[in-house]
Amino acid sequence: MASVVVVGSQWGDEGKGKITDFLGESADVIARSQGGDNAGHTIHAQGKVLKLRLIPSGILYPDKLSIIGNGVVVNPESLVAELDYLAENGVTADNLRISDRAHVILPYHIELDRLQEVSKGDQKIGTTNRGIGPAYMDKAARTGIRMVDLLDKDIFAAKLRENLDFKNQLFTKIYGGKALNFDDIFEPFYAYGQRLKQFVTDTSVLLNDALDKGKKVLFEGAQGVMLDIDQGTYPFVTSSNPVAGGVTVGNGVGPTQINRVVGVCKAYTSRVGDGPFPTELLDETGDFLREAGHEYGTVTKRPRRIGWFDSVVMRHAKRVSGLTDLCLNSIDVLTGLETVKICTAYERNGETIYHYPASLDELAQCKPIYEEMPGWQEDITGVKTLAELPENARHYVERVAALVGVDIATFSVGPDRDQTNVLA
Ligand code: 2SA
Ligand code: MG
Repeated sequence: MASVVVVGSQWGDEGKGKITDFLGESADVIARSQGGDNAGHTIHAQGKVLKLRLIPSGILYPDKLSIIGNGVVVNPESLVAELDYLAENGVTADNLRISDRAHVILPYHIELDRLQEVSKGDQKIGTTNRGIGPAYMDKAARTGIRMVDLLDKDIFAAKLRENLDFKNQLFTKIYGGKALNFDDIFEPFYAYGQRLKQFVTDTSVLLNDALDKGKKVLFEGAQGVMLDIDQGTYPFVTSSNPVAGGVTVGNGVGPTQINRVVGVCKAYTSRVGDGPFPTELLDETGDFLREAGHEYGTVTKRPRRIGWFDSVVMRHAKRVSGLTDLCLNSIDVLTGLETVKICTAYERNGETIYHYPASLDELAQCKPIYEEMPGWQEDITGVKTLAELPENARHYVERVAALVGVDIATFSVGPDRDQTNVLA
């Protein structure tokens, strides 16, 4: 198997880091394709717990290349801080490569992210406030600054001046706020660029060379399918393409290079930020699962919204990303519940809905149709095979796989590496 894509199949936080880390053992190259430091992966490995935002989890292996692809938006300040953090934990990042085509997040993007959210009031997206959306806005508007531009003093200065002039008009005239100062941005960010220079290269060439030589590439997804700007719950989405196809545009590889697409999901659902969530639990079952699953954001520490497993969402993820394998995480979190529920479809005005609607109004009228199953009380955190699961837990897992229509490749019963079990 030459290349594998790991895709979050819900709204992010499905435990992709764990699966990437796990699958990464047999990969030669690990690449990120989209998003930025709005991602936050917790990795339990080699007796350490490390939290990464921007750098692919392959960085823990000195013999593997870790690539930040052209589709990622890079905040150089965060990236330098992350390199320092890794160094403090004994991890050298010599194997990091950053695409020269990746766009750069600058302080005015973060300020615009904040102002846009404030001005939306209760219609806010609930962003991570990292400037992600505004950086992709500039990319699409063809005014963005790329890594290659950041490294050249004159080009960076000219592009920064032009961008800042325009952004400052927005800040002062439209939002009634303060203008940002050129020097305050130019000096530190040029310096960050110089520090990152050793890692910046044409990563598409690197990746394709590796593939041509028969190397194994793992594309590490960030966020999830339901946060995809095209396929998610627009406008309550992130500004990139977490779907599997995002790896081709985000890394400069052809779709013919992708062999498998691994969809990661939890045995229930969580969402941070605003927007529709049909199976949301606003009761004590939701509170129970939030505590049992430690469902607080890695980046923003926000308590996550919790809901039952939604197979409408998962079938959507399967279709738009072409999932070939399913990694089912956090089954242990459901332990202790009297009954567990799976959403099989929605009901709207007497009609059964099998496909996730595009219209948020329609979605608001959709009520989940649940299948209820008896829960289990046994501690399953040491279970190694599906056969060892208590009968009720096994039925649950089998039902989930059948409703999604994808075979389970791994299941997890806890956060540690040895609690992720591979099915033969
Ligand atoms: P933004 O900041 O513009 O991307 O926010 C837009 C929406 O996207 C949501 N969002 C996320 N939701 C869950 N997890 C995210 N990151 C994970 C983490 C990492 C992961 O924090 O652990 O699983 O890959 C993430 N990033 C963005 C955000 O809440 C808004 O709803
Ligand atoms: Mg996460």
